[in-house]
Amino acid sequence: MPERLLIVSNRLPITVRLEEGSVRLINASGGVATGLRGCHERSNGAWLGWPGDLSRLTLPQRRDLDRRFAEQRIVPVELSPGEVRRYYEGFSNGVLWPLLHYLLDRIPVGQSDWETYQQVNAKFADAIVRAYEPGSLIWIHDYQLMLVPDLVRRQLPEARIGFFLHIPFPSPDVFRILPWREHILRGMLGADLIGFHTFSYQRHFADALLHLLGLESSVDRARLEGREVRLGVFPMGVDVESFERLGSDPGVQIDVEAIRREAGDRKILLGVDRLDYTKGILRRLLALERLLDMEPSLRDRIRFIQISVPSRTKIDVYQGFRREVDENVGRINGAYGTIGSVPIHYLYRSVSNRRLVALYRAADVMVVTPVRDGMNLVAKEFVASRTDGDGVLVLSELAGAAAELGEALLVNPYDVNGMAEALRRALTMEPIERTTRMMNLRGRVRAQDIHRWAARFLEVLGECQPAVPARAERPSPPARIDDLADALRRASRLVLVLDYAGTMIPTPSAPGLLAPDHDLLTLLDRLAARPRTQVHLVSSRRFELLDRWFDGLPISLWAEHGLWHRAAGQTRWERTEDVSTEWVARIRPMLEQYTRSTPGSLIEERSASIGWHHRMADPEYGSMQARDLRQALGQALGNMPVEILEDDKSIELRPHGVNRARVIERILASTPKPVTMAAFGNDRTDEETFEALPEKSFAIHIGSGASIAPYRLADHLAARAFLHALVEEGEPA
Ligand code: ADQ
Repeated sequence: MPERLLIVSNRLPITVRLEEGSVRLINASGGVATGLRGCHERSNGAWLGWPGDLSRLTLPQRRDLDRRFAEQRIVPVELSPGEVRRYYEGFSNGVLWPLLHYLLDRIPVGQSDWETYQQVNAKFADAIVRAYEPGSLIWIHDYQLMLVPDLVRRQLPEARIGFFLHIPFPSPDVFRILPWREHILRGMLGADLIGFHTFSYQRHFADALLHLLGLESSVDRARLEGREVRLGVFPMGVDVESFERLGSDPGVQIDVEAIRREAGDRKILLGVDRLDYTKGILRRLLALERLLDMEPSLRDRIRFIQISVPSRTKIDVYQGFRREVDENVGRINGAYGTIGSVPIHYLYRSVSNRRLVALYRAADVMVVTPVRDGMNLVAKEFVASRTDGDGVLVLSELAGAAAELGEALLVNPYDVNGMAEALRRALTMEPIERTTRMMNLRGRVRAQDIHRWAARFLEVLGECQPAVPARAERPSPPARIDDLADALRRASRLVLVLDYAGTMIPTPSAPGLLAPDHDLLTLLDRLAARPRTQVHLVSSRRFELLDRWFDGLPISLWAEHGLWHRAAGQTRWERTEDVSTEWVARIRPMLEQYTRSTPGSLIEERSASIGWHHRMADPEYGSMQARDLRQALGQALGNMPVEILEDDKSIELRPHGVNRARVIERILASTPKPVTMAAFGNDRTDEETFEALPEKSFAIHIGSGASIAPYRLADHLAARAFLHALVEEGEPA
């Protein structure tokens, strides 16, 4: 691993303990911690994260800890108790966690810790920027830090940043509920590579980009502001070797036998989870109850061991959930227990890795039934531990792991009867079927272990090009824009040709929705008052609209791509071409039909042209309908004198002979020479303008799309700022 790697996770992979007055660092044993520890040790980088509460440490203890952190290249990001409460418990675990797991009714009403989430994400980003050296790879983990990629990108434009989401990315219909959805998406898009456990999460994310940001992406990459963001599926695995080693360890074997002896001739079913409402523990218990109810022969013949690690115990929802689990365990044991035994052995605690593997080995059936789970490593740990090739895995189809572990008995965790039936099947499965299934499962789990997961993510991240926008899509550098400003200032006669929508104002959601604001009217007025300067505003809108909007301004107006013209200082509009409009009536019914079948789309009719817009329609359906319509129009128009103009949100039909090149010809014909022309535009029809400009003119493209213009400004605000400067700085001395 050549690169220096900065790993960033909410929690550090260690726990700080005080024992007899001295500080101890204990390695955490969770999946991410084990998986990345090797990368961290080999890479000479740093691991950044929250170290937990350090407020009890004395000054000497703190110094000792800092020294050890430095030795292990750990960078603590310290959080105040209020930050932990609002960023971690409040927003991350109170809002994002249930939302991304589709459990909307677990989100507290009216509470929002969004501000603190932003602040703490900024704190992490600043710590990364301080630890960064050119060439470092940055790998940010999980839903607590979704804004960090973009916050780092702003400070380190050329850094290579990876982000991995450990939990599901839900369907955009669910994700859209979040009031800060755009911020979160943009936060993640700061990365060069965004990784998910499954293809379905990746697809949901790409759908969210389209539906919530209007950003189109191909299967595995999105483009924005000239950057490319790769999306990828990296199913996380477990440390197979260590589970296999423990699985075959003679000491562990002694524990296994003890657990079995204790169960007598009962079959053992096992559940192991953090005590979290996503893990499906309640319905799992109900399925067991249903099984005991429908199969009296199984009563006192099975033992269900459920180990639940205390988790997020300060959050109300988790406290309530714990009570519910306790009550159900009590109720079922009360109903089906005997003097000598109860069906559910419930332990509310964490167990050591050795003990965990002993349980995995002792189990006849492993029951993993989350109602949603990003991946679920318990299922894979169970399989990795079973070097004996036996044991049945019952697995929820809503866990990411189900995408890989098809030989498990897959269940719908909401279907209690179905789960009871699957448990019965697992308990009575023939040995040959059990071992065949387990053999295949083992092959899969071994092929995708945790080290390979980390290595693959880093390999793809390493291949990402440093995030420099492609040349053609980058705004012109300041020096070139300064040259342009100089040239325009020196012009003895300057003609400015300004497109309206998308160039002087943002692109409106439907044509004609955005009237000019005060700043724009003032700007145009001042430009027109500039000595030896003409201002032409060109639009595809109807002249009546332009007339109302720009009433009294001494600028020249061109409506409907130049079919109508009002000269500066005049009030009368003139039609510049004599074109036929007879075809419009023939085409209109077809557009009306598509409008009826495409909610949100609309027809814009002008004096000699007609257009169909779908910016407000569902983006996918709108594009699909537009493709169909485009084809149908091609056939219907035959050889009529009509041109079809298409952009990503509209189809416009325009009579031959009307176009923006003609506007330039007309302006030139009526302007004494020499003249310097500068045209500003953002879309395909503006390319007609650019192509028609005489030599020594200037074409300025607004935005990031393709264009022949040699100059670029980022958006309408940059265009206005440029023109404001032109008025303010006047002419060169
Ligand atoms: P978690 O929700 O924590 O992780 P999971 O993947 O099952 O869920 O990992 C839990 C870990 O805790 C396992 O390594 C397991 O051995 C351990 N564990 C569980 N119960 C235990 C107990 N009683 N005692 C000791 N250890 C116990 C999140 C996502 C998952 C995703 C992982 C990794 O929610 O979907 O798989 O991150 O990306």
